[in-house]
Amino acid sequence: MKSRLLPALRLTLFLGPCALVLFPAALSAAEKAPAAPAPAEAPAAPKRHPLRGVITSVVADKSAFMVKHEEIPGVMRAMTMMFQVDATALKTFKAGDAITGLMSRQSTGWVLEEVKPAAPAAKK
Ligand SMILES: [Cu+2]
Repeated sequence: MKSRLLPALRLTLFLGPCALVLFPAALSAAEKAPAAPAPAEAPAAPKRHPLRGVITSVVADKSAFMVKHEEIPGVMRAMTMMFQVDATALKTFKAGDAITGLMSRQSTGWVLEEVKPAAPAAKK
């Protein structure tokens, strides 16, 4: 009996201290691991507001329309102002066209997206 237990005891004595040494090392390594950098906060997308108006002029060199727009409740009174538009809108519409779109304030200025012909006023 005694001779059979002895090797096991020796093994335990040998491995035991190793485990005690290694385990705290593993723990502290985990603690020291640099925290994953916080994901950069995506800038909030500018809020887009439905707009309805009439193009008063096309300002091709600024890729923009001057638009006489209706009041945008809580955002803007009715006025005529410039909106940057994409190339497709620029070549699709002309002065005098009634349009709808989604306006937003971007870093480059006011932008009008999803420009569409305004639905004709409902007939009574
Ligand atoms: Cu305005």
